[in-house]
Amino acid sequence: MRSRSILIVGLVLALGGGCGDPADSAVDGGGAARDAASGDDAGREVDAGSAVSDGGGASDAGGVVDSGAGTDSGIPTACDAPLPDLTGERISTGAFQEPVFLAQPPGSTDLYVVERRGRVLIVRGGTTLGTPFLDIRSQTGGYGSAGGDERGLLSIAFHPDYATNGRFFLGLTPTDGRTVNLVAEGRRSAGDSDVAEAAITTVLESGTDSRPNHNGGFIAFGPDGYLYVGFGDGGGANDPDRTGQNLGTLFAKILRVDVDGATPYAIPSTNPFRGVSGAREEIWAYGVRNPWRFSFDRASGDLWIADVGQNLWEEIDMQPASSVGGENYGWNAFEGDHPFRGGAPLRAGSTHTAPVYEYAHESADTIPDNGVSVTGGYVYRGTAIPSLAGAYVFADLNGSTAGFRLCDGAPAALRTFDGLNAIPGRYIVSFAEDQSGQLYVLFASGEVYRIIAA
Ligand SMILES: [Ca+2]
Ligand SMILES: [Ca+2]
Repeated sequence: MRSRSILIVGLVLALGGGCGDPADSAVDGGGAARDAASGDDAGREVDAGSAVSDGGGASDAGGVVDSGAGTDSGIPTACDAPLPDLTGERISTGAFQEPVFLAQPPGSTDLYVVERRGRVLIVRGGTTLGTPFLDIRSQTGGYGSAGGDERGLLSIAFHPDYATNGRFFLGLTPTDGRTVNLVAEGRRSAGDSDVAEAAITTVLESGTDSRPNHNGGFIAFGPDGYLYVGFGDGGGANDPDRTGQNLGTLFAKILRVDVDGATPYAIPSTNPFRGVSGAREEIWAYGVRNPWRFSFDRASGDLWIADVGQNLWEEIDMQPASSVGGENYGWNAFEGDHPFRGGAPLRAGSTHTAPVYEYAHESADTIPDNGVSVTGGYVYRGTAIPSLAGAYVFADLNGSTAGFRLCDGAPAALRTFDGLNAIPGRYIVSFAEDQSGQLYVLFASGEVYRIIAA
């Protein structure tokens, strides 16, 4: 209990968004629960990337589920058919310290659990192996300090050809003096496939990041084989550096790079701002505040982004697989689908891509309820829970879960999952998906569960 209390204090600080950041001073103090209950927005930022946090999505239609529901299982499901209640089972008898993500390498049956302090642990058959796959605790965390907040090791993505090339990628903040958000590459050791080589190398830097929050830090390979990277707006409250609508910076963007085409990476020839004067060519989409988790629907290829809001609205964006990139998700001209007071104008010539779903902060009448910071999840394509097929499962950091299918562009079958809400963990920091489409939910207080039918 002692360590759990400490963790929660740390998280609360992170939720406040401040952590020593003057720009956010109005925010802290609170404690997630208190913030959530206060109903007072004044400058308070409940953010989370921290323990982490966010995600987003956009819209469209039909395709996702209409055709897809039930496809994998072979059991036909109407798009708006009710979703089942869900619960979870622990993945390991071992304990984790601030787990923030897990992944399963292609071809493996093991789960690799990422701890924010800088370790990756292998879970095999319900047991956590004693030797970490990776331990970079001395290289990640706060900028030059041992602080936690929203920094640290935030994600891992295995190369699609990991089984043969041993390459994997990390999203993190380093402790070597660079105040940046970083994508680094690591490699499985030649002698022992359960251990990585100690050294990691820099792939991509955000540029100078003067604030500890909104680091994004999530990375994932798309169905096109390119590596997608989410960076937040740099931090502070209200996008003080106006990065959201500025294509000259990597902050507040979803990036897309080719880690096979060059070292450290090449720009895909079809990136939307390639050759555009004044724009960073890595940009795939822009106007995100702190994309705390994005995911690709393994059946359709659609990209789902959860984007953490400022004080009023949490949002889910869905970018259809047919997208050619370049979407403007609006920040800080918009928060959710609402003009953001004091925000920058939308980038000239662009239009706002609205979320497919949004929910207000701190309301008992929303799903999820009493929201403070969205945690993006996955479209379920596993086979174990046929009635969940095609549903996007996500949560609010506060522990309230939700799911819906997108039917002709509109959310349907929306519900919360009482069985998941009852799991005795604190702060849902992430979801994850294994190679079979099975979903997992991770709590900052240390619990990692496989999601199963209630
Ligand atoms: Ca930052
Ligand atoms: Ca938005």
